Amino acid sequence: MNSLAQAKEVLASSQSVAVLTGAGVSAESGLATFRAVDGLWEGHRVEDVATPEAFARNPGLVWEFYEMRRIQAAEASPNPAHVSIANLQRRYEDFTLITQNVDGLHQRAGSTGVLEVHGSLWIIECRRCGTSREDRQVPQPSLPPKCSSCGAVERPAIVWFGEGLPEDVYLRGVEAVERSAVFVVVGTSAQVYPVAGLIPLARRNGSFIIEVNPEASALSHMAHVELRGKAGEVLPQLVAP
Ligand code: BV8
Ligand code: ZN
Repeated sequence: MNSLAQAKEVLASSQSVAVLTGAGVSAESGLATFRAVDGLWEGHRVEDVATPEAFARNPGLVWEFYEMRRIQAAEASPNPAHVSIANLQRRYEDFTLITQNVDGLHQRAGSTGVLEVHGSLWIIECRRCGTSREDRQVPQPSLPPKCSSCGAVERPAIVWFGEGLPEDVYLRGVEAVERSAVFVVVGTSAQVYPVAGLIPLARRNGSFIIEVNPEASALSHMAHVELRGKAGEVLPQLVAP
């Protein structure tokens, strides 16, 4: 039996499914992947645009970087991979989508209850008074806004390198993986922790791991089935009845 047929059979006979997505699931929507390895992102180094130190040092640069990504995300559309995952969710009582992406395309494709473990481009927060607000206005002013409650400089509600993940969101992801019969890992290089650690966790818990990626990832050896291809092409086949 070929890998796709095997993956379909396991999905058909499972009650609980967890899905983890990374930048690759939005690649066919035209959004740049991150390339965790060399840490270059749209020409910027991670240290200059995706760490709290960078924001403290140069809030305007970081704000502009995220503004560019908001504009790109607003102009992008969900692709067949996002749609397939939303369709898959409807078949299971117990289905959890965990995404490392901050673009919001899963929700626009119809996914609900999405665990955004690295935050969202569409939420602005104040770390001083703990308020956060959804803000879909594009473009934003060129400098980070001031909190209307306490006057502190606000920031994107994004988890930067060196920052902790939103505890409750991440723990719900861990619990979903622990009870999953199948764990589908789509479009991630599996290099950023702690989220990449969900894959060995799934392995230890006996989940059947399906990886969808045109290339091998750092943890492909943990997958039971590797579907080598683009998410926008493979997932519709995987999810087709
Ligand atoms: C933490 C939000 C501690 C930002 C992101 C040294 C110094 C400092 C930290 C560390 C260090 N060493 C290790 C660390 C920990 C660090 C880490 O893991 N670094 C890596 C690089 C080694 N992790 C952290 O810093 C985390 N926090 O550890 O804090 C702590 C703990 C408790 C309390 C306080 C502090 C926080 C990590 C989160 C960082 N934020 N995102 C933003 O988006 O702007 S990470 C960001 O990069 C993404 O969210 C994602 O997680 C990651 C990118 O990975 P991928 O999504 O996999 O994307 P990538 O481009 O790498 O791969 C794309 C894949 O798609 C490829 O495999 C490709 O083949 C595939 N693909 C391409 N096309 C397609 C496709 N697949 C399918 N279809 C296609 N068409
Ligand atoms: Zn405030």
